[in-house]
Amino acid sequence: MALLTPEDLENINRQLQEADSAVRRVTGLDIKGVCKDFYGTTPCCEKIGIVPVTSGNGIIGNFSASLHAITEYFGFDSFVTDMPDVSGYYEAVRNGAQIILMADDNTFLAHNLKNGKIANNQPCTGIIYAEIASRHLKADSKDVLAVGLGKVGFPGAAHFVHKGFRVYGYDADRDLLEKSVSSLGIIPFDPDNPKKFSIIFEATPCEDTIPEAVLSENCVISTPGIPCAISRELQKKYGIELVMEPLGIGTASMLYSVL
Ligand code: NAI
Ligand code: PYL
Ligand code: MG
Repeated sequence: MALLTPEDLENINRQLQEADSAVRRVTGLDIKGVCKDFYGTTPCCEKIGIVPVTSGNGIIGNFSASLHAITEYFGFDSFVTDMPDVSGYYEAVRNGAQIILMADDNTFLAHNLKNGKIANNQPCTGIIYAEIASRHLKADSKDVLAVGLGKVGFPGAAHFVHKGFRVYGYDADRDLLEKSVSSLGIIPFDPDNPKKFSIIFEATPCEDTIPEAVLSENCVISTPGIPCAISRELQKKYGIELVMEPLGIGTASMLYSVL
């Protein structure tokens, strides 16, 4: 998994506010509103315990603090445990956490101890970014371009398919692209024969993954992928509405899915 850096998470509150404004412009609802509407759940005083995890590459500076800020931003009562790992888990449960948030290098999970529901960040992130893009109020067709069909991108592309969109998919890994084409029925996108889209979903760990030829004026690019898929210059030139944020939207999706 491509790991976040402390720099990605700087000014997380400002990043969340800007993402919320973008989601509102695209969908008419804020992030909370989309999650509530999509999952059909509402928070009810759940207390969240955030457990730092030292295994693998270890603690990411700002990670637990960002989860604390994100959960509070969305109106949850949360705390970060003093101890990491198993001791931290024990501390979280003993201090009344109903939902546990914790991540190692491969898995970031939310586990609701009261109802047993568990969520994984990668599908939850892909699905909510796809859901946001699918609600683009000014979309001019049901065509979507999905770039990057990995652990975040595949569930996102599948979500568009389930919602009845015509999905053009692309991944640099040919085997993965073929697997997505056969299992989801998406149309393989040929970069040498591009067309324009008003909805673009991107989930790769690379920059400049979206060719200029696919951009239409005021299109939406909904992208959890870090770094950003599109240059500032192209964003400005095409008046692109960019939905992009490093941790909070995906975390909100996980939390609403386990309520
Ligand atoms: P992954 O490695 O499973 O999938 C990435 C896919 O992108 C691969 O299939 C790869 O072949 C493809 N790819 C790479 N370069 C490409 C290019 N130039 N054109 C087309 N496809 C290309 O990774 P995963 O877990 O799906 O994560 C994707 C990105 O999303 C990462 O940057 C990760 O850090 C980020 N992420 C962001 C979250 C958020 O909340 N904003 C949450 C989870 C992940
Ligand atoms: C959840 C993010 C989104 C993108 N990449 C994922 C990532 O960086 N995962 C690793 C998270 C490790 C957290 C570390 C800590 O500080 O507790 N174990
Ligand atoms: Mg996110």
